[in-house]
Amino acid sequence: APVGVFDSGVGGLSVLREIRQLLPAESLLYVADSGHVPYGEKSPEFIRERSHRLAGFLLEQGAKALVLACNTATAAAVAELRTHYPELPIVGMEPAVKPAAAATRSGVVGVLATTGTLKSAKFAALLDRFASDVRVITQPCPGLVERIEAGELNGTGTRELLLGWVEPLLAEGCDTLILGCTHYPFIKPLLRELVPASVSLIDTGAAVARHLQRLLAERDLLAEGEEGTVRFWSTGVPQRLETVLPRLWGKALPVEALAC
Ligand code: DGN
Repeated sequence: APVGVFDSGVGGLSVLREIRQLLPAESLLYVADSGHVPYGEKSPEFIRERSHRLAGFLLEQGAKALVLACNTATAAAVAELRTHYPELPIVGMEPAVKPAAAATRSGVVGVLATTGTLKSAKFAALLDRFASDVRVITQPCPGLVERIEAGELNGTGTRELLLGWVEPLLAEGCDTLILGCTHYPFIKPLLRELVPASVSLIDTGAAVARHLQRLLAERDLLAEGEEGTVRFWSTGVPQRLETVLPRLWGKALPVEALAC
């Protein structure tokens, strides 16, 4: 059976590629909720409703596990989905506060994420738990997801937006930056150009893939054998996702339309 993965758009592909690399035998289903992107400024109720529908669709397709490849959807909906599907392995995202708190030398950590993630109770609990010894500065990035969706990974507009957020963090002595949204690993090369080499950039795609591996192994659900298949759906315009797949997924593949 396949693993079902969803995000508000293309961001989850940064997680999907880590899963693919670690677990090549798994067949993967990916839904981009592009008809409703971005999630960042939407209400938790709306995101919970979307998450339920997308999870329901992926389970109808036979998914044996779910990955919420979106920090914003995880913050709003993972607890409820786990209650609703108690037997199902469900993996969510979480900004890498714990590893960042362990890694910082200056004691100042910056978090780039959506407004929804940063305002959530889940994020507040994460800070309480792991960030008592460090100073954490949060920076919402409205508009960045839209640019990444449009494939503007390196243009002047994106560069200037990022600079406006990152320079104040650097001025505060931040030496560790958390990429707390699954879209942001796609602008990591640009971010790397904008901050000194001594600043660490941390995201959690690889850790999430390892967590999925553990959950599947515990239940004896790991796929074996040849390379698994990958299927893509979009709730928006499938051609738009098809256009960016070669760049963000490394291969051109068909995208199916999903009304959901
Ligand atoms: N990719 C999502 C996240 O990790 O938070 C949400 C992006 C969005 O839709 N704003």
